[in-house]
Amino acid sequence: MDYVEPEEARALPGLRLALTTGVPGPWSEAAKSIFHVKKIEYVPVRQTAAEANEALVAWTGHRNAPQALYDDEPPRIGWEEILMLAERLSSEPSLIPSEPRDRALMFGLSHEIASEDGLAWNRRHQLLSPLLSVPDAATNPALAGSRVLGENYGWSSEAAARADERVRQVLALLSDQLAAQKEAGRDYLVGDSLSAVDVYWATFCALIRPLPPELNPMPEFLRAAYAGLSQETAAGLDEALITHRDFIYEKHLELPLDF
Ligand SMILES: N[C@@H](CCC(=O)N[C@@H](CS)C(=O)NCC(=O)O)C(=O)O
Repeated sequence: MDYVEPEEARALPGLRLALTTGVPGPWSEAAKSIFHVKKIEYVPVRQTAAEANEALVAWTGHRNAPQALYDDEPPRIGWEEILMLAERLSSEPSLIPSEPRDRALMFGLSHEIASEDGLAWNRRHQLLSPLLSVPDAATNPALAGSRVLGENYGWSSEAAARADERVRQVLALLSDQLAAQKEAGRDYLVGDSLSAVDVYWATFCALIRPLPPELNPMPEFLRAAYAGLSQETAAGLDEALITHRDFIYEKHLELPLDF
């Protein structure tokens, strides 16, 4: 991926997407995938995880990723704001079911995957735990980046203590939903066709079972961390969810990953 620096990107018209570089950040991978499915072109803009990203902040007021910047409109930084922008820019294919109950279910399940206190939020707590639990966590210079993430995303030993249960709850919810859909002869998590929740599941599944190295050339230490589930969660993981991830990537998304 050829990233443009924020200083240069801010002068450009159209859609620019600030993305975490060098790692498959699930929120960034999801945003890229939503625009890919709709064949909407964008300029990828560099964001570096856990750093100050001063030029980006000077431009948009936000430090993290993803961020969608369209012409002179306000920055869109939440997954649902980014999805709504994508729907406006191209309604084909729509990733939001038209039937109201399916639509509510799609947004609710996506929230459980991608929003605050959802699956990925709690997996991030778990990834940070071994780093932020060491005795000199508050002062060790090698942990500066982990402290930035911990402070930005609400890590605490209390939050970390309940993270595994939340991870299992959301995985069970998705597993039940997929099984009910299969029972009804349907191939997607909601309704009869691809919706945004399939894209969020496929991309956020990186924090449960990352795609193999040939499809996902991420640093090995990070792959091990992303894949490091508790024994209880690993034992209960529904393999049908992984098969669904593979189906969505093969049929609808871009491989290998490029970050
Ligand atoms: N508000 C975002 C979530 C963004 C988010 O959590 N970004 C993280 C992904 S780990 C990030 O940028 N981390 C690196 C950093 O904070 O520098 C959304 O709803 O899409």
